[in-house]
Amino acid sequence: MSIVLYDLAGGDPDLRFSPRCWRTKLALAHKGLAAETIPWRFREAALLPQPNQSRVPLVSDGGRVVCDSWAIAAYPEDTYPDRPSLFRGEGGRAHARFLNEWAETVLLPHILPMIVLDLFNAVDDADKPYFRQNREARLGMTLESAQEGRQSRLPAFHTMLAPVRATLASQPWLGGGEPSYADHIITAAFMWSHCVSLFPLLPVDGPIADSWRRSLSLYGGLAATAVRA
Ligand SMILES: N[C@@H](CCC(=O)N[C@@H](CS)C(=O)NCC(=O)O)C(=O)O
Repeated sequence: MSIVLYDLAGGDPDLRFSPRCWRTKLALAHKGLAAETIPWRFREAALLPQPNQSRVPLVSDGGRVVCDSWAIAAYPEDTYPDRPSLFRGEGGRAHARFLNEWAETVLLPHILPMIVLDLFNAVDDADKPYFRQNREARLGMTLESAQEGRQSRLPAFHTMLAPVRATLASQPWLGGGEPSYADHIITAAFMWSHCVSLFPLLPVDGPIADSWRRSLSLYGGLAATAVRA
């Protein structure tokens, strides 16, 4: 029985844009584990298996339910140790945890206001009132105001990516010679934007752009073939 993943979907059920769900999809593909994905909308907390956090990603593997993207990455790593490793040891796991926290506290919060109106346009119509109210409360302004003038924020955003750029200038992946979960965290953050927005968030050239292109083609082009709004 394959793993079941509850995956945030937009108005188009095939539009899957959640950065945390992308971490999970890339992690499962890295482990060579097939997953059936179930489209899930913001208002559908009651449809998630128990126990849950009213959020996705959530995976069910033979009835065992795991939620939270970090716990989900650790789950196949520890349950299927004979398959390709996401962390390559405890040191790699610890470094990936740092990347995970950086993505949660710095990277994703900087991306959100630059694509939040595009996200609003992509979510299911029935989710729009919740999304607008919740995200406007989080951002402290309207979605329109948050996204306005985003072009002028790009230089500072690219400066913030300097440690990622410098690392990828000296090795092909954050994981070293091969991709690791740390790479999937970064790719997943950019998939958020890639799936819903035409805004050119990524640097057009350089090590991050090169790594992004390589990431798109991993696992049979999993990310490259994602539906875009
Ligand atoms: N710490 C959790 C956070 C999960 C999370 O916030 N997921 C978002 C989608 S990316 C969600 O389900 N949001 C529901 C909402 O905003 O109501 C994880 O890493 O999985």
